[in-house]
Amino acid sequence: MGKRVAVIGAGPSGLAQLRAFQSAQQKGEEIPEIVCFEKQSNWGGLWNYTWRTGLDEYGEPVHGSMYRYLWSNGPKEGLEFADYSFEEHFGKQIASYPPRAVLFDYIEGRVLKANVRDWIRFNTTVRQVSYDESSKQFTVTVKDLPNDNTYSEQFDNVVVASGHFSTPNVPEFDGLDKFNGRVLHAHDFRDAVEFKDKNILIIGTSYSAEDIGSQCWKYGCKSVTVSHRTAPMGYNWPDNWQEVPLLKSVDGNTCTFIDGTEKEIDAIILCTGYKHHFPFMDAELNLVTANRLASADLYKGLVFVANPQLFYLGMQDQWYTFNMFDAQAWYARDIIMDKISVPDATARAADVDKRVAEEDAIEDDYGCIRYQGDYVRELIAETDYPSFDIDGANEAFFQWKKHKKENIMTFRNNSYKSVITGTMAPAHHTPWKDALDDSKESYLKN
Ligand code: FAD
Ligand code: NA7
Repeated sequence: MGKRVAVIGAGPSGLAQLRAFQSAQQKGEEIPEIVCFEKQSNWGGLWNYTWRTGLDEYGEPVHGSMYRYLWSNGPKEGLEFADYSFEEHFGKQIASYPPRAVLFDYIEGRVLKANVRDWIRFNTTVRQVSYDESSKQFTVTVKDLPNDNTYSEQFDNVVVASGHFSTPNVPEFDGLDKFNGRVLHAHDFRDAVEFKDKNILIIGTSYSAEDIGSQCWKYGCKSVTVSHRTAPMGYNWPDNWQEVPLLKSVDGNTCTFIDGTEKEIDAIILCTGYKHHFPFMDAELNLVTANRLASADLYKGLVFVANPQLFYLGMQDQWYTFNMFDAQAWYARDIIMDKISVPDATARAADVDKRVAEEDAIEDDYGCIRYQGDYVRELIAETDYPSFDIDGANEAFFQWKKHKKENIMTFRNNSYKSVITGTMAPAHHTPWKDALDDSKESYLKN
């Protein structure tokens, strides 16, 4: 068909895009030439664990934000690929909250089967993307890092799949420069064992705060203090866990909160979220959005309103993950292959406004889950991505939320039913709090 498509990033979103095109090719359709640029030496995105923090071996910012001992923070039944079940990959049903290495293996299994590794240029970072109105082509400038070689190529479409949980949002607090201990952002957290016997202070109340605090508790920290800006998480925490108002100032090891209370702290972990950051995009192509369900400036949540040859995948705040990236990737593929048409700029902008208003009207987390489930349903209805039971996946998320409320330190011991194969997950052989070995071999033992 003569078109060339650049995919930026080979994490779950970028790999979904490769699999989407490969599945069309498998059905005998003529597909464009796909070139995926990945700055790391392997695929998997955040799931490709690295011990590194700061800069990598080439002086590039380290992408990884994942840590050792990370287990899925939601049930795998909510993210299962509709075209590649856990049972197909592992040859059996597995428990519901797999550790990082198990999910990496699953992600990799589908793309190994699809045989798309050759489409990816590894160790190649995208430096600039610009668009020429007269030729209607993008120029993508990249650096082949090991060979220190910068070059440019032309593309008809660009799919940005570079993730948005890698560039930390780092607030300042009075006196941090006088703190007598380690201050780090969640992006640089790697091993909870470092904080054994320590009194840690966590700022923030979302996933990173909850999970990094729980990790440190599991691996033997002395106490966890969580400081909130808006509201405490309010779970039934263990005895050595305390929720306090926002940090006001720091002096030596003494942390003072806005209600005037004080606490002696050994380490501060800023779990204050991430920024959507695309330093390689020209200004008129750059997505500027908050971390929310209805992303700004994306028609159908994936087509850049100001330039419909440009797509951004996975830019939403996420309840649904892998299967939502798939839904988006199949949709982007069908636009690129002229099977789905895109309306004019006014209609594209109106679509975004409608999504934002609908999200703003949601009352609680259950509503957010339904909203994102409906979004996935809307996209897959228009492509040949295998249909699956969204209501059933929503139900797994609802149960998950209830299990967290019942006991935040045992919710990962529960099991749910696959909406792809209909099989119930087995109970894991060891309760999460006692399972200190997070290796794939250990997890798959039962
Ligand atoms: P990423 O996984 O971030 O992949 C983006 C890829 O783009 C990377 O490989 C990166 O190297 C590459 N890239 C970036 N910039 C460039 C460039 N300039 N040039 C070339 N390549 C580039 N989701 C779940 O479903 N379950 C979980 O339990 C879960 N836990 C999480 C825990 C943490 C700590 C974090 C941060 C996220 C977690 N997530 C979880 C959400 C996560 O966002 C998704 O699972 C998924 O990794 C998103 O995939 P992605 O491909 O959009 O982005
Ligand atoms: P999130 O979900 O974006 O949450 C960020 C948290 O940080 C949230 O509780 C914010 O509080 C808090 N925050 C942000 N800025 C500040 C300041 N200045 N002061 C105090 N608190 C602040 O990020 P996470 O890292 O938890 O999760 C990201 C992904 O990683 C997620 O998808 C998981 O899968 C893993 P607020 O409630 O806005 O007051």
